[in-house]
Amino acid sequence: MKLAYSPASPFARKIRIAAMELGLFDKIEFIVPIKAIPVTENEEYARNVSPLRKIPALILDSGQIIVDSYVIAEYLDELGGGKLIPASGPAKWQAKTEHSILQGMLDALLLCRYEKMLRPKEFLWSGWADDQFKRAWDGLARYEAHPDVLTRPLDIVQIGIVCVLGYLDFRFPDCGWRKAFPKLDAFHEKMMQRDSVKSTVPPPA
Ligand SMILES: N[C@@H](CCC(=O)N[C@@H](CS)C(=O)NCC(=O)O)C(=O)O
Repeated sequence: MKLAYSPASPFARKIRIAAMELGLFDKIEFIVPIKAIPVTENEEYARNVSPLRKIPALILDSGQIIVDSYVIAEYLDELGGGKLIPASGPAKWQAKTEHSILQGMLDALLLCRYEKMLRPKEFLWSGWADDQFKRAWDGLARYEAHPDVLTRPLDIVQIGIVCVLGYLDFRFPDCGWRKAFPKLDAFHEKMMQRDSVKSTVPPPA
């Protein structure tokens, strides 16, 4: 199978970490098929992979295509023995909900970045961008206040948190999250000891 990704994408990083942790990394060919930036045509990708023109996408050997990082994570988790997502019951729905929040935090950070860095300056709506950033920031406060999530065995929620923190370092290096959220800082340090996390840090911008 092939993963359409980019080294800078936090959504794709989640899949790369999950694949390594599940022992599936060697079964995946990693390809960089598009420049994943809005207002880029990427017509062939739109036709053949996803009309949304987003990465990551997983292309199975059968030709079947799986999109959205959470769906891909679920697919790989099933293939890898179900280590990252609880199989059933309240724990499953809690993990899915937490993951949706983290997904929304990443979406908000990307919107903020696109607004601040890609939109022509004369059209910049900084109140809107700041509001998007605040959603992600408030999400971090939620995890700082619930450190039980940070100390349990590795799961998709912890991987999602690492990807948010890594994206802040990558695109918002001066935001001060370490000082504001010391428990998340300690969690991030611990997670960085894993090869899967260390080897997928986004390259310098
Ligand atoms: N919900 C999607 C979001 C993926 C996403 O937004 N990917 C970004 C790159 S990090 C992208 O492809 N952006 C291109 C665009 O919006 O045109 C997922 O979880 O896979």
